[in-house]
Amino acid sequence: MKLYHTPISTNSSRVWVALLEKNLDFELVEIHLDGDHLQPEFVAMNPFHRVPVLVDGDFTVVESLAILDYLEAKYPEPAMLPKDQKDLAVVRMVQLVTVNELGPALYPLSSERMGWGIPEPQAIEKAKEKVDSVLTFFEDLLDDRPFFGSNTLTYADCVAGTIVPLLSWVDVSIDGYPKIQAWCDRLMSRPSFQQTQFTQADLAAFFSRRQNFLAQIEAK
Ligand SMILES: N[C@@H](CCC(=O)N[C@@H](CS)C(=O)NCC(=O)O)C(=O)O
Repeated sequence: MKLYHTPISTNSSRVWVALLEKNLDFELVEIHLDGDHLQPEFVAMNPFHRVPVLVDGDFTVVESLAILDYLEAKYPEPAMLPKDQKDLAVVRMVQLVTVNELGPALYPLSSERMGWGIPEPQAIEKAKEKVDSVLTFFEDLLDDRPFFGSNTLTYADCVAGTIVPLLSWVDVSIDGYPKIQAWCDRLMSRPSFQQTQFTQADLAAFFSRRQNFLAQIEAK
């Protein structure tokens, strides 16, 4: 299998963590998103020119959550989706709230740092409130088990766990959320999460390539 990914893309890293946790053989192919994602070969795999893309033989999967489901169905061990209906619902809620609520709130919070412009103060305030409500929701969902709805790692942890620990980068503290803090520490002690962390240097390299790419587009 080949995973086309970008190191600073959390959409990609949730799949990367799952591949590692399932102990699968795969090849990583780095996409810089500096124009390489618009090349015909890449667009042929993903017409929406986004990472991640998983290629398994003659089958191509786009959309990170679809890739996770594909992996679970093809490689059911270790199981990363609970069978119990309530636990499964918890995992799905965490996945979808991360993607639909938390992810979008991070845009205004990281916009200045990413060079996308300085958002209105109200937009930042609203985004911080949204992040707080997501964290409160997650804190309530964590019970006395080490992971969301499970004693073993699930897709909730792959999805939320590749974003929540990055909140400090946008000056959001998780200090008021003791269960989330302990859960983040638990995740960060795992080789899969350690291996998939990106660094300030990765961010800087991505940023500089991306700026060049955007400048080229503007010059056209
Ligand atoms: N819903 C998609 C989102 C993927 C996505 O937005 N990827 C970004 C990087 S994090 C991307 O490839 N952007 C390039 C582009 O939009 O051209 C998923 O979950 O896979």
